Amino acid sequence: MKLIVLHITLLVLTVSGLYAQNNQNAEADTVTIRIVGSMENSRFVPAEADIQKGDLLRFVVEEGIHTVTAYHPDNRRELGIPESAESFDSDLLQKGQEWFYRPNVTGEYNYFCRPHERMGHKGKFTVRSSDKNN
Ligand SMILES: [Cu+2]
Repeated sequence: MKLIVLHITLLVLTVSGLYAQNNQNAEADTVTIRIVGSMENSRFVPAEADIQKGDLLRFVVEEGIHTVTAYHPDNRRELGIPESAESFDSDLLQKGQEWFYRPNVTGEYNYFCRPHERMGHKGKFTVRSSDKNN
């Protein structure tokens, strides 16, 4: 009898745990930024995005070879993201590849593509605090 009670308790704990997890996921969005073009035609679409803290950014390469690289001393550039934010660099991404980044600090993030930075292949996203998490 004690075993059955224990099993039921574990089952309830498991189910409520899954429920809480699903609720959390429902609040965060995945925001897609497309990477298109080649050479001087390369661009992030949209080039500027507004997202909420907790959202997941998904970069998808549709054409060419590109990177998603933060303006940060780690990448030998002046700081262009919030001071306490983690630097990022996707490395080379090819057509069909995806790369994900979840910022956990609010503020403005400037980034660029290594192969096409001089051709103007740059982007920016702004992370705002979501009311839900405040
Ligand atoms: Cu590029």
